Amino acid sequence: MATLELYSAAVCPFAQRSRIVLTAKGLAFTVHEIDLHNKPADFEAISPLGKVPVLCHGGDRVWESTIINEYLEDLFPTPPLLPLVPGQRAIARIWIDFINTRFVPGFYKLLLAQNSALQADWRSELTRHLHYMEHQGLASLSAAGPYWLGDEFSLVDIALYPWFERWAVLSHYRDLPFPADCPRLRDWWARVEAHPAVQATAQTATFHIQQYSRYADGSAAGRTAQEMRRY
Ligand SMILES: N[C@@H](CCC(=O)N[C@@H](CS)C(=O)NCC(=O)O)C(=O)O
Repeated sequence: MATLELYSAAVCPFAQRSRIVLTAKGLAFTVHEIDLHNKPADFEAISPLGKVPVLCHGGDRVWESTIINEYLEDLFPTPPLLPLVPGQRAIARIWIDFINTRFVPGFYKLLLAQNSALQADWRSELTRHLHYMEHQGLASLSAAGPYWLGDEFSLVDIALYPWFERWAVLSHYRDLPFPADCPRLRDWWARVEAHPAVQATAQTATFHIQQYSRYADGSAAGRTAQEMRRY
């Protein structure tokens, strides 16, 4: 079998998504750790957008974490991380899209905001997204099971979890403790955090707080920070 090589960074929540999938599927893979502050000279030849994660497998080179994760699901369908029924697969993808286009940008917007009025706006926007997930997601979808889609751990859990692991960053720098009125999300978080594939990739709150200091003080100059400022 062709080797699976993941260009990754320990700090990166998007790369963490793909490491969780590789681990959950029991796949052997090689990690190339990229220092995002000092990328190798040839990195753009591997990563067209200059970002991690990138997965190389045989003749395939795949980037964008949620695309990598579906590529892995297509190639290695066991254990499944998406439902088999098309309608349920569509629901999973709708949530992944919500996470990518609303929740994750909200997280960065709040962290990058440098004045208190903007921070207040993004704090309430992000809180609104949490309430939406609490009431439209967990309450209506997963009454039957511990994970987002019910009994089975899925790509939805994996797409969302890394920013919960980093919630301490928002509490520390932006005065946003996790809201007390989202008990289902809190329970979901505890269950996903305990999954062995998640445990295998987890970092401490102290690590994340230290790693995100440049986002919080406005000095982050990498591509992701620049793009999220414009988003
Ligand atoms: N949409 C991409 C985002 C990947 C991304 O933003 N990765 C960050 C690290 S967390 C990166 O490599 N940034 C490069 C930089 O900031 O220069 C994905 O889902 O894979």
